[in-house]
Amino acid sequence: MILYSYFRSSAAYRVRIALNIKEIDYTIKPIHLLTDGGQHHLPDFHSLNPLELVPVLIHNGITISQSLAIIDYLEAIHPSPALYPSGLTDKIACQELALSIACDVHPINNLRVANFLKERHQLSPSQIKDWNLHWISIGFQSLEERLYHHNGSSTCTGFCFGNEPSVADLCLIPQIYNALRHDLDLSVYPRLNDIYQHCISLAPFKHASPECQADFPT
Ligand SMILES: N[C@@H](CCC(=O)N[C@@H](CS)C(=O)NCC(=O)O)C(=O)O
Repeated sequence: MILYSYFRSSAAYRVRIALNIKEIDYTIKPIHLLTDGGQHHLPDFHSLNPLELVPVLIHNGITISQSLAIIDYLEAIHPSPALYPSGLTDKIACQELALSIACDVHPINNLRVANFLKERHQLSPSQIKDWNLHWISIGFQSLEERLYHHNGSSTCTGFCFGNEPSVADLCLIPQIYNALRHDLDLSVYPRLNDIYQHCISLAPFKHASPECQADFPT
């Protein structure tokens, strides 16, 4: 199993956590999003994913892009431990939260969006930071409310839903990591903060973190 990954990519980070939780052996092929004008734009990588985004997984002759499709593939070939809660209500809430991050929050903070704002519209680094924090804050406020709504005032288990990590946590933790790079004050979102502190203490999350990747700059 080969994972094309970039240490800081939050979409690749989601998949790395899934692989670690399921204890699947994999080899990382690093794709640097900044050097060589972005290695994801080179022809070899383009032929794997014409959208020129990481991650891409290759297994048994199958090439898959889209982190959530990759995670569903892993779930199908390696169902245990499951990455979705078992009850229908929790499962749908988990998908809802994961999709909120993957479809509504993450894409507008992507590198190519920042590059476009900088190159086409001459936004400064501080304006781009403001853009990112604006959309992340709106997203995080909704996630915080969604989690209180779903779980009530019960004590936080350290995960979004139930007592085990789910796809919701796989999307949330990398998104928070990304937000902290933009100096977001996470204490404003106590439930998200509790989940983050708990998850990053666990080995599958820790080993998937950008700092633990071979391509992390030394
Ligand atoms: N929806 C995709 C998003 C993939 C994605 O946006 N990857 C980012 C890194 S997190 C990327 O390759 N960005 C390169 C760019 O924006 O130029 C997924 O979930 O896999």
